[in-house]
Amino acid sequence: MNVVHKARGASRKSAAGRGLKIAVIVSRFHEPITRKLRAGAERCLRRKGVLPGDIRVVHCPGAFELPQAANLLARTGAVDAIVCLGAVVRGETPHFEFVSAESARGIQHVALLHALPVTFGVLTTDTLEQAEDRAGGAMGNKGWDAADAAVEMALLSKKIKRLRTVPARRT
Ligand code: INI
Repeated sequence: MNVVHKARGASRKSAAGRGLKIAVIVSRFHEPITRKLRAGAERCLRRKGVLPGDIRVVHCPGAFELPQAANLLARTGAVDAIVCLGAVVRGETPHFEFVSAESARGIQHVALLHALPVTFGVLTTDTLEQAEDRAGGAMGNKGWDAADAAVEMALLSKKIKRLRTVPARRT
């Protein structure tokens, strides 16, 4: 059963995301997992009303490169939000710490640098089984969650930008 997934209102269809342009960056490392994250993210975006033609999917080698790809996309000014998807599995190497920490830090950095929603759909788990659980298994789909957050943040960003255009009231 997909408990987390359902608890976040996965089944509610809405048109809120219509007109939003969303990029999805999919890391190729642990591709069988990230493919499922991508499927979850795309399902969520469609469910939120984002038009298929407004979803741009690109790929990068690993989670370490997600911030770099996000930065390039952000600089185009062509998207309202970016969803980053990846899977970092601890195994027995200290590589895990570097890759996962830099991925998270870099993604947040790009979001703040460009004042653009960039969400973190990167699994950081001890085992492949735990990653499977979070890519459409028992623990939901982190790709869905990251897409959900991207739509919410893109709408929030538009709302806040509209505040700036309202002239100050004279007293
Ligand atoms: N990249 C991942 O996305 N997940 C991993 O688990 C991983 N491990 O374990 O090494 C990983 N490494 C590759 C890294 O993201 C870069 O692509 C590589 O170092 C080249 O810069």
